[in-house]
Amino acid sequence: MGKWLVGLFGIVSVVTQIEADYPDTTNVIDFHNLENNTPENLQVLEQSTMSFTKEELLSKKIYTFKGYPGFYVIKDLMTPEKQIYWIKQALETYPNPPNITNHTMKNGEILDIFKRSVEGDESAKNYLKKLAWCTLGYQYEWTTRKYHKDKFVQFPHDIGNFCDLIACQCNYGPYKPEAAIVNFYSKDRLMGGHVDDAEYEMTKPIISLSIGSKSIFLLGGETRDTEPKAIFLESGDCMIMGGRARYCFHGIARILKDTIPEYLQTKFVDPKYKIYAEYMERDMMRININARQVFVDEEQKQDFDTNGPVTSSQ
Ligand SMILES: *[C@@H]1O[C@H](CO)[C@@H](O)[C@H](O)[C@H]1NC(C)=O
Ligand SMILES: *[C@@H]1O[C@H](CO)[C@@H](O)[C@H](O)[C@H]1NC(C)=O
Ligand SMILES: O=C(O)CCC(=O)C(=O)O
Repeated sequence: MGKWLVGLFGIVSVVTQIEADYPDTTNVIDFHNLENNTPENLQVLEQSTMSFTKEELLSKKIYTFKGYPGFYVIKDLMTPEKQIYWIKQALETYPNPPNITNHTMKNGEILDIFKRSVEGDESAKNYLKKLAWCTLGYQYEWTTRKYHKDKFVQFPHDIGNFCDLIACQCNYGPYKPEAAIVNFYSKDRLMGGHVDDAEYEMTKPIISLSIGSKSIFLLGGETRDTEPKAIFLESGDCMIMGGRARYCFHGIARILKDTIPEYLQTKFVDPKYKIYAEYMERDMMRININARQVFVDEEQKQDFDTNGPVTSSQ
């Protein structure tokens, strides 16, 4: 129980194809259904006393985990409309050049993978099936685990504003998201344990949005020796990985079957969104958008833009 997934630690990509590795869900922390938790997990999970004032966050329940200060999950933060909006962006806009996807290195720039796939283009269909990630803002290079100097693309305002709002409400503001990774998970495309440490600014959290299938997220410690905690993340949830948790190993161990919410299913969505629902359902998809602030301040950012990767942070 709770063992780390094997494979992939940042060699080509941290997204890999592995079998579901978390068959027994008895010990998974479930903040959506408190009655499903073991007594031990209920000891760990507490509702945060943090007060959210902005209207959108007012009624949301925020959870925090003993032993992981700075780590929060906000249940059902995104409305169904927002989730559909971001699925649409993640499929139609974000993977377009100059943004980099997992296909770029091998196959060059590919335009409109989703649109052409829906139109029936076989090669686009194949690329869509294997679309595993794309990067936004400062483009992260998985091979060197560094950010590119010359490949900056303006960070999307929609994600930027949303994340800044969340960060400010968690006392992490002001927050300037400068890079994001969009991950496309499927039943057999998960993510092994890793630490995100390519950012110069490590005191600001990673803000991560979950859309689609329910998943099992593993949160470990600062070394691989710590037994990770398993947590369900569902569609609409937001995870804020700050404080000590910013330095902790984490990964996605499993995507659960038949867990796409009704409002994202082909049977129930507005017909104009059916193409997105079909994509999500076909492979039990889960889309994750996770944003980071890369630089400590404007001066460091400008230095990076001029001279490239800074060797020692600060
Ligand atoms: C990403 O794209 C590459 C190149 O097209 C492909 O070989 C690979 O299977 C895709 N998926 C992952 C998880 O890297
Ligand atoms: C690429 O990513 C940026 C964010 O880096 C986003 O604003 C933009 O819509 C994406 N697509 C294109 C074609 O630039
Ligand atoms: O999919 C998730 O919720 C986590 C993503 C993640 O760990 C990452 O991209 O660093």
